[in-house]
Amino acid sequence: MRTVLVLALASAAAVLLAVSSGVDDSSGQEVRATVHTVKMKGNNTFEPAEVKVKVGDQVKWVGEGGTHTATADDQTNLKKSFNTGTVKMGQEAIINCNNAGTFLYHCEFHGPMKGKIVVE
Ligand SMILES: [Cu+2]
Repeated sequence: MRTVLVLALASAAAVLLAVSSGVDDSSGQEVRATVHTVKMKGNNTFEPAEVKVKVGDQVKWVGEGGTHTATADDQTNLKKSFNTGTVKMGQEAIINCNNAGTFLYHCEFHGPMKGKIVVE
């Protein structure tokens, strides 16, 4: 059974809305977020290590081997931080990219395991 963890950069309510029913823009049309998948590999790498997304898109980490986290380097900034917690093989974690910027992240278990999200 797959476990999906849903996390938010800013608002938990916004994430749940986005995941379950899309996001309504001001015109009332439903806008689907583009989901960018990053694999968490058994060799302790994120693949791809860098993703470029647009505001409103989502990044989904998929555990393909080992046990990892995707933890923002800037976790002291509550507005921007994210942390998937532990993602094991077969599990997934999703965040909403609500803020533009460059977000460096790492795995809490493997120091050299680093990634980057550029939100435009
Ligand atoms: Cu790791």
